[in-house]
Amino acid sequence: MATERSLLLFKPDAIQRRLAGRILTRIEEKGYKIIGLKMLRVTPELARQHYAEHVEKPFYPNLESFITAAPVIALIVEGPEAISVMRGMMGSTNGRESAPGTIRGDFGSSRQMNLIHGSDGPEAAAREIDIYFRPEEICEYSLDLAPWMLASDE
Ligand code: D4T
Repeated sequence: MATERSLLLFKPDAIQRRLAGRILTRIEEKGYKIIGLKMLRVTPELARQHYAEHVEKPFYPNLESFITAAPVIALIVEGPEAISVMRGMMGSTNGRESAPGTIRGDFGSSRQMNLIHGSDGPEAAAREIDIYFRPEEICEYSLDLAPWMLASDE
């Protein structure tokens, strides 16, 4: 079992709908550790960097307009298999198809305005953490409850 870091964004719709606290609560209640957190406005340049794989796709101009339209909150979450666990908690891309119990399934019905981004693999996580955070903005600490969250042989 690997301890991983994932880069999450609470997208502009989550901020405008004032859902950031509820989404953050889910992550904390699951037992994952926040080791970086900031609010920022994504610029068009940053959007192109983040969504490099989508820049040429027909939906990209609308995606850029959306992601730059209001502030986002960027977080680094650390914990056991954090990348796949966060993706599971987020649900599938389209809120209309996301399972109940997931963030997108419970709070949204849009494919574009899907509230949250999470890294989709270790390489993406490393790249995205580097895009949004300087090393000195990452806070490393241990959680005193950690021995009660995971068995030592897991
Ligand atoms: P992100 O990257 O934001 O966590 O979302 P996903 O990993 O779940 O989905 P994705 O990379 O396929 O898409 C990135 C982003 O683009 C929006 N989108 C996607 C859109 O507006 N129209 C589309 O047709 C698609 C496929 C939604 C998420």
